[in-house]
Amino acid sequence: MIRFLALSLCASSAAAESGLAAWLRYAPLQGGESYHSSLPSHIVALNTSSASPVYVAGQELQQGLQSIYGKQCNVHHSSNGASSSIVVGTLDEYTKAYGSLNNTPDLIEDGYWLSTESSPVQILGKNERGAFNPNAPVRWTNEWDNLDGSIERGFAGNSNWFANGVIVSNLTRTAEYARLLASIGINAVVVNNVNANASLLTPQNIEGLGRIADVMRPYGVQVGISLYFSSPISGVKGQANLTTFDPLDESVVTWWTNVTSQIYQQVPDMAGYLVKANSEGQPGPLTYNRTLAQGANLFAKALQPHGGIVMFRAFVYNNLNETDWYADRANAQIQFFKPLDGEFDFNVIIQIKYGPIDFQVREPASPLFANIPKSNAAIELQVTQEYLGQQCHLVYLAPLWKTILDFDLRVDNESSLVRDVVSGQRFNHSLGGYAGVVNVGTNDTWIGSHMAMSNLYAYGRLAWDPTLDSQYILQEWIRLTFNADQSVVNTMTQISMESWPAYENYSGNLGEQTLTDILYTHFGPNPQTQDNTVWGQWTRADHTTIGMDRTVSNGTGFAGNYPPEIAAMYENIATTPDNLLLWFHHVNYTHLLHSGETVIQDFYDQHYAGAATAQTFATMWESLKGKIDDERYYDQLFRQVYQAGHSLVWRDAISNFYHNISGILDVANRVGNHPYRIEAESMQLDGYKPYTVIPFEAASNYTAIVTSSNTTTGTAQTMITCPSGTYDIAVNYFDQFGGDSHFVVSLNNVTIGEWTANLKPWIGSSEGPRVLGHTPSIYIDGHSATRITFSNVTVAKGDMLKIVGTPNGIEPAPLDYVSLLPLGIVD
Ligand code: GCW
Repeated sequence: MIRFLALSLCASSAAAESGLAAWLRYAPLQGGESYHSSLPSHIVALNTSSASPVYVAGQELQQGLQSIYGKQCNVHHSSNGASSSIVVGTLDEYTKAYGSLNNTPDLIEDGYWLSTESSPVQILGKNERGAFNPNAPVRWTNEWDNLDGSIERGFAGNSNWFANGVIVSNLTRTAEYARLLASIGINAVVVNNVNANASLLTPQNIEGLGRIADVMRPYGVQVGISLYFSSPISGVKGQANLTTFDPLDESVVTWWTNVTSQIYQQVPDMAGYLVKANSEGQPGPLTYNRTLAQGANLFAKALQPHGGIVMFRAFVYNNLNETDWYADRANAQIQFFKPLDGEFDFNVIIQIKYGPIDFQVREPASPLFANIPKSNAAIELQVTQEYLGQQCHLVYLAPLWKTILDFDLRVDNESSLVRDVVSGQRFNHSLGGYAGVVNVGTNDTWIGSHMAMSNLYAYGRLAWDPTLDSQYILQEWIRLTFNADQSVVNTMTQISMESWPAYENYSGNLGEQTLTDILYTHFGPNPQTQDNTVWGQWTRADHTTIGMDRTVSNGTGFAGNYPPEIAAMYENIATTPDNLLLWFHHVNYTHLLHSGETVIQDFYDQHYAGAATAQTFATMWESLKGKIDDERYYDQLFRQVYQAGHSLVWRDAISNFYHNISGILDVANRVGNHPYRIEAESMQLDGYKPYTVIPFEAASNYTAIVTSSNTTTGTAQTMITCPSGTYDIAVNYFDQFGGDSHFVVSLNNVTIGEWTANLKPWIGSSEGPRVLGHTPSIYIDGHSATRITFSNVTVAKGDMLKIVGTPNGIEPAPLDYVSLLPLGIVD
């Protein structure tokens, strides 16, 4: 019901904003008084108690009308006979108070009815959480919060609900989060990491879960938890300790039955359990030669008396041997789960990541959606941008998600959209839905940047109605979160809608996955980490060829996991779309795409195009000065400038890597050819020495410079040989975690700029917002590589350009190159 208000407001700009209110700002509408006479004067909230979502909806209506329109309304809790009212309540309560309605809407669980034409205005729910009928019953977030307060793949500070192994006493932010989630139709939050910890189940923590549930309940948002499969042998304080966690062992069944009852005593409406078993080191039933279904059903049975459900993750795979041409991690889910279809209890939902690997910048839809028709299914989306720039690159994700949700798997040659599979509609299940990995932290922006919140908003909206258009959702969010000024809406729309294609273009196109460092931070470029590992995210790139052969005829057979029509499309190189070519086929770098370009040239072209687009985001953002509040304007500008610089790091790293391995020249002669750059190692060095960067492609000319020691200053200088004129001077340097080096750039000893390399990450702090939240790197590499630009500098031929670097901590003031860019040129 909070959605109703959210949608009815259009904000004005001006006031400074931290981001905490997200899209529920209820910003005053200019001329709001002129609407007073047409607005209701009373609010009737037909709640059963003050902990009821209906009560909260009444309060929100009051607050919203006051804040947006300046109209003060009283809230009554029974029919007061006044005609000028808004009534909010369940359909049942409404009927009791006002008599039955003529055209009673046919509402399903969580559905609502909104009539502004009636008097009184009606907002009526099937249950106390109601809003228009949702597409799927399960609309959860997953939060990867650890009990120590850290958050796995969280980029916005520490946990709002855990610290030092226990649940914190102040749950104010938890309530605020529930309010946001309620407004976009989310109905449960799994509060702890899927890489779970048995000590969540101590009596003290179970009591804490009760407190979390209490603060979220008034918003209609339930609590769920992730379980550690071997908890019965983990010595959980306050629980019996067993010698086995075999899911078929009676003592284990009893153990989980008891723990589940204890939890329901504290959280009578607990949503259910989320389980990651036999995956990435997590224990599971396979230890005892039991199936994953037997493991899932252990929890399902414990939950059945209480009405809870088990979200059982399909993200299960083993380490693989890359020398085996036929090995393929993408096949794992099918191998594990397809044979078990029909063996899961009715209250188990198989939670399937959108693609067969792991939240990459582009993947085909997981074929598992087509292969377990007898099981309930949910799609797992990642709101936190683990592989997509970690909230330091703007990437609006709804268009990516839509490629999957709208994909037609053609099961039995009939329409089988992924969204219809997970809603339960396609295979006639009453359970199914959505899990979104969000990872909000203590930062005021919730997930690490203001603009990234469009992804949380879009996640909720799509889980409610996956047929909505990405741009439509985005613009709704912009108007609520910023304002309705047409130029604000247009500019933010353009940046956001171009952001995923741009990111894909500079981080790994043609279905090559995000070519990040999969062994370390998952942030910056490092393509070679994909191969020569047991993790199976292989690209199989060598000197002449690239791509995973996933065909049935000659490869891993993965394409054959799809129903025939789709399998045939992907099996055949001629019918595989270019954007998934290297996902399905192993080809020569000179293979011609449908576009007519060679694979390698397309790689170069798209990486250049993507980075070029990212440059425009910062410029476009600058046009918003004065049109939105300064606080958010400057914070996002800082991020767009960072993204512009880091997109060049990506572009160069990927282009250099494939140029190096293939030996094939860029026909446009850009790769490895940088006429505006002065390599730091070619400058005159004093107290600085050359440093060979690993991976090589993360530095221009493979080389950076570092100070001779970590306590002595270094100087790099060179005489300018380019024509006199006005230039933008860009300096590429490395900002490692563990030190804040200082740099001064001067021309003829006149300082043109200085800065400290302290784009600090969030490690255990809640520092101010102008901080990059990505996982930090202690190395000189593609994660720490960054750029600063000084614009419009007057330079004369013969000037002495000097950079003085002062190291700090482990950081030896590392420098890569300086670009002297004639205005309008970026390199
Ligand atoms: O993508 C990987 C992440 C892990 C995560 C795992 C999963 C919670 O890198 O951090 O673990 O997926 O989804 O289980």
